[in-house]
Amino acid sequence: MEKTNLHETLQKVRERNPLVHNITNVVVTNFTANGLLALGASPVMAYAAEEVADMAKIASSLVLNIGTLNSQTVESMIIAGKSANDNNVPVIFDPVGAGATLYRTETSQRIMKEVKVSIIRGNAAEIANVVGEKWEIKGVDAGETKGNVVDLAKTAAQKMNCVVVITGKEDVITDGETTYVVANGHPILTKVTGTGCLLTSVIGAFAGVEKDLLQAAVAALTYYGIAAEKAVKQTAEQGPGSFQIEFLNQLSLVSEVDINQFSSVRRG
Ligand code: ATP
Ligand code: TZP
Ligand code: MG
Ligand code: MG
Repeated sequence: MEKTNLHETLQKVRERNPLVHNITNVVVTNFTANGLLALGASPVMAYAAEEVADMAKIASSLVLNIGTLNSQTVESMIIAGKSANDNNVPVIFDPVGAGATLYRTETSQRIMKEVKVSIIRGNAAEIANVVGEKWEIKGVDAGETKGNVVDLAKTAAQKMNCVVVITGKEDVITDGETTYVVANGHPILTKVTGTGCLLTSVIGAFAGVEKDLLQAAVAALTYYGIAAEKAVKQTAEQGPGSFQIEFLNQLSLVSEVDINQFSSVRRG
């Protein structure tokens, strides 16, 4: 993928200010809203069954995240997802903790069945469990990755007929036929809660302005990883608290020059 495409997609987000409707978890709500604002998107969190169909209809994208799921929000997710589908609004799904409990696994599979999801994003164990493979997962954090992640992503994309993004040290993005690997990012991202969840919402913002979903996801992942790399340089030896704040700053500052200089994308 050309570096100019990556930057053009980021520019589109900043110019169009897409409305991203999030039904997300209580841990990451504020961080997600601030991260989307720093990017140049417009976040809204709306959960009531009475209003989610109307909100999803006017949004540029809908992000569903089961991090702190309960029966009410799951019903809202299904209603919102169907409304998004009826109105050609892309749905991005983060199956947080799928495989950790049966409820999370079954709810993820139900959402994938009842809603047409455009992009699913998770760690390797979560994606494996959604497609019925039993990979070990510790709470919401990935267990040890033993299998081939590129193969897993391709099989999952073909089975679920959507774009699959598996994140970790390297990120794999595939529609089942064309595959990209993004190497940007930094291990300190695993020391700040919600960096995976915010990433899913950032992918939602990019998918809200770019119809080519592979391009949207690759652009989102390089942008996000570069922001993290820049934040690490600015906060060397200061720890995850300073990193988290500087990361928000850098989400608003990633430039065309940064993308040309630092993006690391290859075909998988
Ligand atoms: P987990 O619960 O397993 O931490 P997550 O949902 O928080 O998963 P991550 O896989 O941590 O999501 O991905 C969030 C961001 O962190 C992505 O941009 C990813 O590239 C980055 N990342 C995760 N681990 C590493 C690593 N070891 N090195 C570099 N970047 C990483
Ligand atoms: N518990 C339930 S949701 C959540 C925690 C700690 C946040 C997970 O965020 P991420 O982005 O997957 O690290
Ligand atoms: Mg994480
Ligand atoms: Mg996660």
